[in-house]
Amino acid sequence: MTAHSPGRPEELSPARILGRPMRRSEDRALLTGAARYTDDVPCEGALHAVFVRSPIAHALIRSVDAGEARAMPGVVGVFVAGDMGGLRMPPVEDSPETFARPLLAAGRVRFAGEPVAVVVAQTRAQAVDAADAVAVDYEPLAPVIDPEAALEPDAPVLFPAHGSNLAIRVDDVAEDPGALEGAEITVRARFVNQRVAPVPMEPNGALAIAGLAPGQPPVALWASVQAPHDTRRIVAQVLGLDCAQVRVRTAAVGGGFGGKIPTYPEHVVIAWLARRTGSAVRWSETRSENMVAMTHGRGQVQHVELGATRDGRLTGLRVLVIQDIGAYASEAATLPPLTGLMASGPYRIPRIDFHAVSVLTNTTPVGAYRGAGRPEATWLLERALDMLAGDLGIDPAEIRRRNFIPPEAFPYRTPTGATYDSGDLGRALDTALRAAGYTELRKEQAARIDRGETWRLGVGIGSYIEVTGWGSEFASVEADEKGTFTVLTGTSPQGQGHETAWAQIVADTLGAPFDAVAVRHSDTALVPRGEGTMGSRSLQVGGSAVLRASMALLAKARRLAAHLLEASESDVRGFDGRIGITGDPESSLSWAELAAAAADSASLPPGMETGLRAQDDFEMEDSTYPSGVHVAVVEVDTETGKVKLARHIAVDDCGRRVNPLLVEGQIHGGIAQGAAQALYESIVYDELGNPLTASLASYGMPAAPDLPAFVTVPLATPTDRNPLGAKGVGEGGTIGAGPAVHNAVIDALSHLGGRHIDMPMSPDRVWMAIGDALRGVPGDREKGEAYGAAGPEWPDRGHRHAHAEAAGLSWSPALRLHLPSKPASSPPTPPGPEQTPCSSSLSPRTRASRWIRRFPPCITTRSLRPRVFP
Ligand code: MCN
Repeated sequence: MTAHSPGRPEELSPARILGRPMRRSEDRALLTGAARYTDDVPCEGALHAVFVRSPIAHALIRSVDAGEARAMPGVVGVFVAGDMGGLRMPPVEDSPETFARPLLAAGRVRFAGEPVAVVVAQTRAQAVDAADAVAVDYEPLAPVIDPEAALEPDAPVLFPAHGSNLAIRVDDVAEDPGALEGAEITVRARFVNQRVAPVPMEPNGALAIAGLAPGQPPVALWASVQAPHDTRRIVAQVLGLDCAQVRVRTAAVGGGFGGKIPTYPEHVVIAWLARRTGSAVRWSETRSENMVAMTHGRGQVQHVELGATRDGRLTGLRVLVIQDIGAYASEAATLPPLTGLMASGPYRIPRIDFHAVSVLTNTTPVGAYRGAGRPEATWLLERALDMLAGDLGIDPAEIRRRNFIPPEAFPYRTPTGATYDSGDLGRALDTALRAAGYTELRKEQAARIDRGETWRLGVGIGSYIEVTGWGSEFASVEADEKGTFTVLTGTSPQGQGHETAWAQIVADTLGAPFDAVAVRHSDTALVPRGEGTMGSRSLQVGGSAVLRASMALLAKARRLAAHLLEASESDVRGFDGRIGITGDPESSLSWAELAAAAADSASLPPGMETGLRAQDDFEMEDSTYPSGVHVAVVEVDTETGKVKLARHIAVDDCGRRVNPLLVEGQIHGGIAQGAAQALYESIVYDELGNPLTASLASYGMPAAPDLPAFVTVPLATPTDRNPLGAKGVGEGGTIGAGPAVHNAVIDALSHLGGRHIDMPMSPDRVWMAIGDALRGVPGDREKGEAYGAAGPEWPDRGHRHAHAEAAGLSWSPALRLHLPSKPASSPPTPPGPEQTPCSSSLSPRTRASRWIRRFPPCITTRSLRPRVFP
């Protein structure tokens, strides 16, 4: 993929390295195969662990027979939950204690892929063979896979002690029962933001080394994670150790995309095994395991109502999100609040009513995936806005322009509690439309329709504002006698290029050569604290800490130089890589000379500590809000439903760009992931909870030839929320791209009457939608269900609102909430002229009894495994 950057608005001084498109210093090792991933970390004599995973989604574990496995060659042990004394993972923030996940399934399995036992052997092959010989007797239970069905009163319950599958409710983001009052037109829709898998190039893995010698920590763990200090905390807590007794490191991490934020039970099990066996133990996930064991992303059903005046000004928004969190409350607990926070998007929406419920299902736990809650917010708004534009006959670009928060209104407080720092969406839109050639595209679109061409053109716009940066981050910078600099950072990259960017910050601040700066990270024994890399936070929080530590180091160097040169500190400056009297090279010292002097306490001014080192903890007082506009151009073959993403233009505002090359790389990767969700990717289960997409042969991940070259155009509005003036960029590409591509496909079919197609917009779905449209099948426009809304992975679903109504979440006539223990305070709104009441035709289901009859009373893994993990 190639990026073309038509404009470069940022002024670059030739002397400055900050802001330059420096090539990534990380890449040589990565591209030549020299980089070492977790599985490459040498450790002679390490044992190999392989997990025995449940092949069924919901069952009681009657017994585990490991006799045969234990007797097999090379097997050191087979362990089940009981051997671990009931150890459990700490419950994720905001989730009830009841849901705390056992390290290995205890008594009950709740998703296909859940680890039930672990085998340790001398070689991996021996462990794989022995794992196959472990016979687990399951008593199958009825599973529930669909989050709306899980809310039905008679749905199978995953945690009987809790009593229902409703795990977490979010009612406090923005509560305004009258949000739609005064709307002259209301668009109503139900969107499915489907489950997707993060699919990092390197799957999960760990290597634990028991510290047997004096002075070693009891556990040293290598793990492929995004937040090693958090992993240290959790491993220590579960194993009853002090944090200081656990060292966590990462090798090169081959991508994470949110899926490596959690510390998994498997990580803790490997650490436990190392202590139990007194040996090093290694674990490496296969791709099929990764597809069922690593958290999935998204998984929201969104019920949306958007109110407006007849001239297209937004008046109110009401949203209910049903978040599928899978079998255990994982990071998904944080997703709906983020969707709620960003529900206003880049628009002035005076009134917002947002509610969410997080629901347990017998599926892989859901967690953060690139954007984590924010793409979901953008998607629902951008789809509803296009529907509104279609209903009102207003151009999609124009309706956005009418509703954008104007630049002079920043800082802007949304009804959902966010305070946006800055942005210029109108400029971003104009820039994107110009780069796309919007007027020409519309002409070409009309001409193709006139000529009756089968390949129709679609143009989609995705405007977004998102939230990045939170918490605090540690950094230190030290100069040594060789004239080189070592940076320690609490961020923990998985491919983002921090070593390059952090070196640029240090080199720029200290006037040092870029190559003289080494950046070290992701080792809890080396770096005292760190919150890791996620949420596009690293540059603005970690990079700011590096900047401030560098500035503190420069101040120390100036003071020391002034002392050694017997000069006034105010006359001493950094220049040409030296510190001294400006313009007098004779009266200056190199960094190496200063570091040598700093090692000797006799050379120091009073009160100065030895060593030429400084550190900082930078804390964000408020987040930053990157924004942008993407324009996607697609071609849709009306005869086959095939969609080609022909062009994609991205205008992303991430404030000041420290390294434009890194930024473009992030945007490219982000666009690919957003487009992939719109067009190709979906995790699919059958009704019994068997994962049908557990390999890359069945999961529709696109490759480079499926995507066009991307056009990226920089735009920057300032932020004063960190000293770099930077906002995050790691997720913006995904957030802008997905809805733009989605809107483009539906735009291509709108002249046929197409109104909405749920994702992924695979050829069969698009083809069915075209067929419905051409046959004039009437769709229910009010529910957004016209043409293709029912997807192949949800066969025979019936009317969706009924599920929620059965659980006490009522939608009729408008999206009104009657949550069980918190009745809505406002009286029901009578249907307006533009509103049609939802019918609820579905009677409560009796799936549970139907499904359970399909099982023999007792089955073993041996009979089922080939079906689940081919
Ligand atoms: N950058 C910059 N100027 C800015 C903003 C960022 O030069 N104004 C640079 C930074 O120096 C950094 C990169 O862009 O090198 C991304 O910075 P930032 O936006 O701070 O994001 P993080 O480093 O915190 O990365 C997290 C983000 C997330 S949340 C996901 S998911 C994601 C992503 O990064 N996962 C990735 N990008 C990924 N890239 C790779 N290769 N692999 C993943 O797993």
